[in-house]
Amino acid sequence: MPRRYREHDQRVVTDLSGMWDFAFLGEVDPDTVSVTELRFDDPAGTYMAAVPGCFDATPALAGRRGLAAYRRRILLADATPHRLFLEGVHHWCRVFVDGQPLRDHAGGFTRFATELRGHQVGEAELVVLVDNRFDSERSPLHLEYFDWYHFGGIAGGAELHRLGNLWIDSVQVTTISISPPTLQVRIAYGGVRPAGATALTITLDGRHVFSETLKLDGVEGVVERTFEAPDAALWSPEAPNLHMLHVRLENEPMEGDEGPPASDDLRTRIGLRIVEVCGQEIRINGTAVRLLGFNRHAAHPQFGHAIPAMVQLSDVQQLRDLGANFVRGSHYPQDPGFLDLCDEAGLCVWSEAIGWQHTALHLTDPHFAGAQAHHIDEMVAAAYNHPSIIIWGILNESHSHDPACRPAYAALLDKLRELDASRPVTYACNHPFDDVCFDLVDIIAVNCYPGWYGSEIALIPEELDRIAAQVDGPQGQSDKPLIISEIGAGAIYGWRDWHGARWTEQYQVALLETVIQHLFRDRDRYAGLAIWQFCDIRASEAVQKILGRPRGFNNKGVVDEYRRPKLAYEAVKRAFHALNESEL
Ligand code: ADA
Repeated sequence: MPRRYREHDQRVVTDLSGMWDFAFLGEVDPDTVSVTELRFDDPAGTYMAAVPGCFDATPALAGRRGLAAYRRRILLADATPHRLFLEGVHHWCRVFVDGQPLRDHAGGFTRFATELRGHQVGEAELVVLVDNRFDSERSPLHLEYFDWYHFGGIAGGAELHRLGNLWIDSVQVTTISISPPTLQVRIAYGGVRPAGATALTITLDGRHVFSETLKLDGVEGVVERTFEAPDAALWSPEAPNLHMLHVRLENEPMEGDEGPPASDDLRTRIGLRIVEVCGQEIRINGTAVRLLGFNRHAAHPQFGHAIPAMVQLSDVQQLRDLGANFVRGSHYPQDPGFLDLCDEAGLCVWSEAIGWQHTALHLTDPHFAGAQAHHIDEMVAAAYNHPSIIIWGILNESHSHDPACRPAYAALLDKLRELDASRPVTYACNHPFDDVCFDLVDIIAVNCYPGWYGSEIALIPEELDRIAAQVDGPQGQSDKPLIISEIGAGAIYGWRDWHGARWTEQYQVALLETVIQHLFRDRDRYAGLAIWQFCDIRASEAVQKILGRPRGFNNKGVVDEYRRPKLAYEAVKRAFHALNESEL
């Protein structure tokens, strides 16, 4: 999806957005498909599909599950390596170039690459088989029972990169210190031959900050350098200052090199800030922040998970208008375009790997664990440099109270810390009274629904106090921040009556006002709140779920699925703004 800035000057990048040839194949086993014999001529108008887009969010294929084929031509301009990026492919795919299968990928919401080497120069036919069926073998991260509708398609977009003879795989930037502002830059590179003496230059906002001539012996490697950026302004929710870091690697062409010179560059936008957990506080640059915000699903009835830039922008505008400084990306990584906007708006983000109410059945299964680990790699790689991301999360509401699941929690949290030691890690727990994994995290996060499932609004204060007392007492976690990561009530847009009963907009107002009032007035135990949820979303079609989901939607948004505000929008806005002002 379109970023807020251009990442490469030297590399030729072709945006493959647009209408692709398309065929909906339905109940077909992908292993039996001969891609060169596919026909893309369905008369019902499904012979083309938009990329980015979700084919099952269109009227012709609404609600359909099955295998689909996407096709278009690409230009492989020379014999040097090319790389095809696909983003947000829901939720399994197989990539073919000129009839050759090159790779499979499972799991939506992330970006992955297919390497093109030793190809014929010229036009080639790209076919991507995309499967949105539920199949725990092929696609263990997307299961039908989850409480959201899994749309299918190439939701994030596609790009073709001509890499040349030397390329930058990634640049990860970490703030080492804010005084003086100091950055560590980790550059992973690759090439077709040992690159020899190579000039590395780094600029920040166009100003030179680092240069060195390196000896790159191997055809791939990592270079890590640390330097001060004395003039850089810090990023914080109140002052979200951003800086453009531009890395260049340049190497003299050698005899026999084909194609473009051995050089590459990568631009990444960063914010200098340090996130820490200090006792019960979450601190950004040493100052405690109180997180006030929402859970956000990336979904829209007309676009599925392929949220256009315009809707992303309107979501961010509404979140800011509401007085929020916090978004939990429930329950999967958010689109980089949305994260760009969060960086700019000073919204703090909890970025979460896909997961929903897993039991030991999944959490002791090596196949599931492998898929999670791979997905976490992709989540962190894609989003590392976004200053807005201040928390990594995993495994929403899974069985963290089952000792059999503890090794999986430990392994995945360790993995996150290994990939990124600069951010706190957590998971949203819905078993705070018998949880056995709280000691593994930096921030305690609890999902609870007092006043909605089971109890009455009047009991909310008591139930929230009981959770805090349990976390601090028997659970022994009084030295960590505590967040309510979900709480809310269903309200059907426009449904109001004088009883103010469940499902009315008035009930949602009463519940959320009670929650906010109780959590934050005169109390400082809770470091944050993510209301469930920002917008209504289409629910899973699994029968046991849909029966508790009027209209087939999870209706707990403060805006509906078209982002029209309910009564709760104004109520939460008033409460959040009052809290923000009382802090000044
Ligand atoms: C949860 C879950 C959410 C949603 C919510 C609800 O606890 O984490 O995804 O399903 O409940 O609306 O009931």
